[in-house]
Amino acid sequence: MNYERILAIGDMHGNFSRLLSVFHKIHFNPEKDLLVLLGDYIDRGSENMRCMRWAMEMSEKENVIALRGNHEQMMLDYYSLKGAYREIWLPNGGSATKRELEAWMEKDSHALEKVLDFIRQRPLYYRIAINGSEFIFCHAGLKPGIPVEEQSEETLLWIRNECYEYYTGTAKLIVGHTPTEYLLPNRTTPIFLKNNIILLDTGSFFPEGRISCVDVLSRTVWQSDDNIY
Ligand SMILES: [Mn+2]
Repeated sequence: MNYERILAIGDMHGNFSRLLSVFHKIHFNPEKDLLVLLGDYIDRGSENMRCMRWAMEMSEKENVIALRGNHEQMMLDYYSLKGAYREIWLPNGGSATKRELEAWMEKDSHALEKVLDFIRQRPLYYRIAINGSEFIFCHAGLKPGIPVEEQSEETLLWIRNECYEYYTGTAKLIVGHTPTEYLLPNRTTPIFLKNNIILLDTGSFFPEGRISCVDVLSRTVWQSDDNIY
């Protein structure tokens, strides 16, 4: 399919008002656009389950891809009682998400199951070639020199600087995971690196942070504004 726009939205982390702000700005048209959500719907915000449930609903729609982030992985590990990161979910923002989930579970006894199924079904990356250009979307990044289908789950969800510094792929790589202001002080807009990487986590949980969306075909950027919703 020839999409008019290929949109990606970065880390949300439970900031539903910022999510709505940017989402309304892009006027997503599922008949013409593709929308990729880069993961990290939950943790560190005040409306974590609202963002998660929004992603769950969106993932049912045509032309929406909702990827898994490391925070969803930590949550899955926590409830599955296995995996390397099960013990660090609660101190990394999971406590608030857990309380919100428990409130939902009081009204819906299948809530936990629905959330865990949703997380399990999330792909770790999405690749598309269009008009001779290749795009790879994933939450964190890729280990340089290794094909995407051979990347480990650990890498796709957690890698940072090794990817940003040494990636030399021809595919354009669109990632969240590291707030841009960790790389450049006070930076709250996406960063387009020279080596084909777009960094889209603009710190949604910081006081001055934003949630950002980019159309990878035109490189147009939309960002949330505060105090609208
Ligand atoms: Mn994140």
